[in-house]
Amino acid sequence: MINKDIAVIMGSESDYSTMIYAANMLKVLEISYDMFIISAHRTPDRLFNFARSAQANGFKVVIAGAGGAAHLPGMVASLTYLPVIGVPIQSKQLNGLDSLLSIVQMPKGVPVATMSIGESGAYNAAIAAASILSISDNNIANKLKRWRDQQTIEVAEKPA
Ligand code: RP5
Repeated sequence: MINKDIAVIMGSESDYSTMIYAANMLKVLEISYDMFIISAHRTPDRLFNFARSAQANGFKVVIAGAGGAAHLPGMVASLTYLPVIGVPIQSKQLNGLDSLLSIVQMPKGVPVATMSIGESGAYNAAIAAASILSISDNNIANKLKRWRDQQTIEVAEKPA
């Protein structure tokens, strides 16, 4: 198996349309990733197997998207020492506030780095993961710097 740097996981197939923003950003930054559907409540054994072996399988960061009573990121964080970045999915019922509060309000001792709700959060999760990898990977650090510099250049001084 070829090791991938990032695991992008989600609680349901229905989260894919959000989490694809993380995957696309990782592609832009040329960072390897794999994607899995892992539900904390529907596939708990899959969650344990994934989280307990994630580091041994070569992953360096986990990006975890979940909605509603979004316990996936926190449960994964409890089972691995890898950094876990949580993405609150924009739920239909409460517009993602439920997801955000579920993910961000981790009690002390087991952190989840929590992004904003929805596609911005997924997009930023990939950038945050790149920042973490940049600490020990000059190649990724250079790509991230180039991308950030380009983003800055593209901001017009005046509205068109
Ligand atoms: C969570 O429940 C998932 O992360 C998803 O956001 C939400 C709804 O899941 P589905 O009912 O659409 O499968 O576990």
